[in-house]
Amino acid sequence: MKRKIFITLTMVLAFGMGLMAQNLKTEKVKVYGNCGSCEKRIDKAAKSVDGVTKANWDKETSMLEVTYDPAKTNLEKIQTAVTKVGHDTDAMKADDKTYSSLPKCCQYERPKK
Ligand SMILES: [Cu+2]
Repeated sequence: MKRKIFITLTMVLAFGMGLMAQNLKTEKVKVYGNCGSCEKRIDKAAKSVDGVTKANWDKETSMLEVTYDPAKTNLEKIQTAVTKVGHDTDAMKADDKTYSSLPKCCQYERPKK
């Protein structure tokens, strides 16, 4: 009897988690940067946002692919986190001071706007 309840609970839990996984959103956003250290910095910043489950910036395309729970966060918050560590996006700009404090190799060409 106890075993049956346990199995039922496990199934309900697995089903619930499946539903949650379906609600995750994956989107791509342009983030300016140069090199491997930028990649680490950008990924780390994006992953630090509550609700983000996956973040991967590609230095070839400058595109950040993020998977997140839209109930917890949104692209705006993610972009804010990324600009806070010095990387511009098309929608938001990093603080000039933060940008200047990046290592030389990371000082990408900033988008004009
Ligand atoms: Cu870099």
